[in-house]
Amino acid sequence: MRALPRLAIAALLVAIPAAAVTVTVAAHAADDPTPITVLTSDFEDGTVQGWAGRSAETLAHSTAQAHGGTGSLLVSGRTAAWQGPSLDVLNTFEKGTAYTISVWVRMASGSDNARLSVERRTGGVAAYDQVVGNTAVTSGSWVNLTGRYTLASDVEFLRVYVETSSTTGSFHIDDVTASYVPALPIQTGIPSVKDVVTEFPVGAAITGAEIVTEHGQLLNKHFDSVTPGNALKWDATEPSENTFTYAQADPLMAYAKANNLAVRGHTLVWHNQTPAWVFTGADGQPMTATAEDKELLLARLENHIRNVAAHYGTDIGVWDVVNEVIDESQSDGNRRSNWYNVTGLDYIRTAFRVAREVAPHAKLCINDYNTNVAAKRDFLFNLVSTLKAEGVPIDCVGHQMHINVNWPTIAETESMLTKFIPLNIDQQITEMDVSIYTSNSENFTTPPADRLLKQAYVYRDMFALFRKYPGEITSVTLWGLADDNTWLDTFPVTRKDAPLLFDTRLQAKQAYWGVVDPSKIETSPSPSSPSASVSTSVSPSASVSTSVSPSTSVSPSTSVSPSASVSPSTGTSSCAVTYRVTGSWPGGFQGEVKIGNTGTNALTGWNLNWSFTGGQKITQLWGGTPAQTGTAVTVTNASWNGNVPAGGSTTFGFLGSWTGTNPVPTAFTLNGTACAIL
Ligand code: 9MR
Repeated sequence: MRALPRLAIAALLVAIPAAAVTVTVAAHAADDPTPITVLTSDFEDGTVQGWAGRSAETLAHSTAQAHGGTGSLLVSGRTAAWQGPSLDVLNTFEKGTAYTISVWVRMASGSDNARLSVERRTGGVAAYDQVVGNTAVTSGSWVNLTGRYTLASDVEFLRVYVETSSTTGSFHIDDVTASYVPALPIQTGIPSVKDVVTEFPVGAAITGAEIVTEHGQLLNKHFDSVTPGNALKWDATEPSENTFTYAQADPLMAYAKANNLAVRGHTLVWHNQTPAWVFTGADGQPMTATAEDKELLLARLENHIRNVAAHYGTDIGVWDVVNEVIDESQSDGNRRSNWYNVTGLDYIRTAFRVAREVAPHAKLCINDYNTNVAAKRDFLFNLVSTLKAEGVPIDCVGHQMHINVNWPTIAETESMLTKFIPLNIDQQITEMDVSIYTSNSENFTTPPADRLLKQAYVYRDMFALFRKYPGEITSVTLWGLADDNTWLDTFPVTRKDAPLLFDTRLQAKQAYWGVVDPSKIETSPSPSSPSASVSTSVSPSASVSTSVSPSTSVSPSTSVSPSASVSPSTGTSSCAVTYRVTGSWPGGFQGEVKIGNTGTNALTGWNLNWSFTGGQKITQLWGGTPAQTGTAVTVTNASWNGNVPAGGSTTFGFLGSWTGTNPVPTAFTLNGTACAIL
């Protein structure tokens, strides 16, 4: 079974609007704590509860309809579809926090499509982020719009609003909420992917909000390189002819530069996310294969590349010059895109020629998906051979690698790599993710443990394979940072997927260990997901040839023990504990505990005890296993952080509940010995 059946991939031909900072499905990990609600509008008190129109429309409390209780908010007197109720959330939403926003909508009469958005302004310039796209609403029933939103920049104006797509009919809204799940700190005590995989840079595709707070920390810790996921595409950079804007990409580029991350530029030419004006002729009609249209289209292409590639100069070391030009269902293998239909293969020739001229320093790639499929691979190979023989400056082939836990095999993937070796060009893995789904009809609310385990084996085996070809493969990029933001949540159908190395709360998955240290893939349920069950019949999806030995060159850190059952050593003499409350809200808090080994012997396992005298209770803990009886708390090391060398330290974090007061513990013992408190 394929990860992306051809038909489903074909859906990519339909332009999907870029929503750089939002996804529209709930993305909670199995062990998420209860979300914290920061905003509720139930319209049960007879007022409009602070909501206002976006213009001169009328907002009023209404009892004509109610989703819950007896009241709702009615907006009437609209003279444009964009008019609708809006609420100021400037002092409610914090930058970098992912909020889930929910609103119920019902037309007063008739029908339309409603959508939920956020307007933000910085320095007086407005931007509009769609949280939930057009959703059919009628006067016959309430419809829920729920989506996630993360503010990525500093703003002086921030309002949530509801509008419709075409009519100016009156509508009701009710039971609006916004909530978030407190972010977990990233795990700082685990090896960095980039320090373990040293044969080539390892990167992640990112969108706007992934450079702030914990996401930014995760990116910096594990990756050498980034690919802006949407920000450099044509619709983002040249939305109308010869008007170039880098508002989406500039913050990502500045972040990459400041943090020493290499950048893969994606992408200069694609059939998707390209505005309609590009393919509209001087006569206002869709272009066809005439000499005039061809000349105009190639001139537009040249102008686009000259501007975009020049804007970033040497800051972009690799460009996906053309993307997805092969279609193996065509007898000649060439995708019948507007580009091809108007120019034949000349758009590819022009794109590479101009890119080389403007960015002579950059590696220039031809990038595609399903390049492991023999027919597609061979068409791509033939095209690159032909163009290179003509002198077209192609330096590299990009294999996207959107795969799944069952497909493809390692052997197929290896054939993909070896096929291109005779061309003597670089190969890059450009968009790797491993879906947990093997068909479009599957839908898991929580990723099953056996799928996550299979996924870990796939990551293990694929990375082992890539590392066998360090001379050919010059970078590996994952299409996303963590499972809280992946395009697979809405493709090929809307459902929660979990295709990356870190979970929705940025914690390392089995997949991470598959890459970093396969000996630590846990084949039994981990302490943090007690409900998970792993079938003993699960076997690695593919086996790596015996000449691949990931462990010989992998040395994550000498302080990490491969053993999953470390028993505490006796006689620990010296320790120092730092206990910090890193966040607190009514009834809940988040804490972090650092254990320093100030003795002269390495710890080979540990348990730390303290007393929660205020009656606080640990509700979730990462980086260890908690046990609490009344006020007495014991935390035992996780499988991967039991070994702490002399002079070293390890850190774990937790969420807790409290009532009344939340006093800081005043004494800690490590393996039975009292510790200093820092
Ligand atoms: O990750 C991108 C997603 O946000 C867009 O909605 C989507 C559709 O245009 O494009 C995604 O990125 C694609 C990449 O540019 C090319 N290969 C396939 C990727 C996944 O669709």
